[in-house]
Amino acid sequence: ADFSGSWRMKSSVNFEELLKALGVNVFLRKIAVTAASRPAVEISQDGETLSIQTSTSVRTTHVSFTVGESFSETTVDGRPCTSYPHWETGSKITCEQSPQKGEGPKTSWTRELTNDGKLILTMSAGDVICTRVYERA
Ligand code: RET
Ligand code: NA
Repeated sequence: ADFSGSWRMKSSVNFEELLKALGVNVFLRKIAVTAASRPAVEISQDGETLSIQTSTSVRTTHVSFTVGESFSETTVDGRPCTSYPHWETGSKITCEQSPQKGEGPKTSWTRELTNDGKLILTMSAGDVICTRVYERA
């Protein structure tokens, strides 16, 4: 699978509920939800190595990792974690996160390329799953 490209978000379900499950207060949640409604996602992929930049007006993250190798990133609410990405299928990466300090609900994300060329991002915290669908820009 090749995730490379510029992606535009088409739908998002449960993003605010995800932040709530992570303990983000209502004031910051509202700011985050507004900003996260128009993300710009740029992915470049070289074999098993992906570089993903997610930009919003208030927060931009950049991660670079090789599938099968652990790396450091932050959870969606900004806490440092160690992540382990692996192929769930030939077109789906699942990434388990462990906090570098402190406690919190179990977090993970998945990124899947569908047959019709969409990118599906899920982010989980405990029982809450946020699903965001992207199309190429
Ligand atoms: C935090 C809490 C502190 C205040 C703000 C936040 C903003 C987070 C944002 C996240 C966007 C995520 C995206 C993910 C993938 O699609 C860290 C929750 C303002 C804007 C776009
Ligand atoms: Na997004």
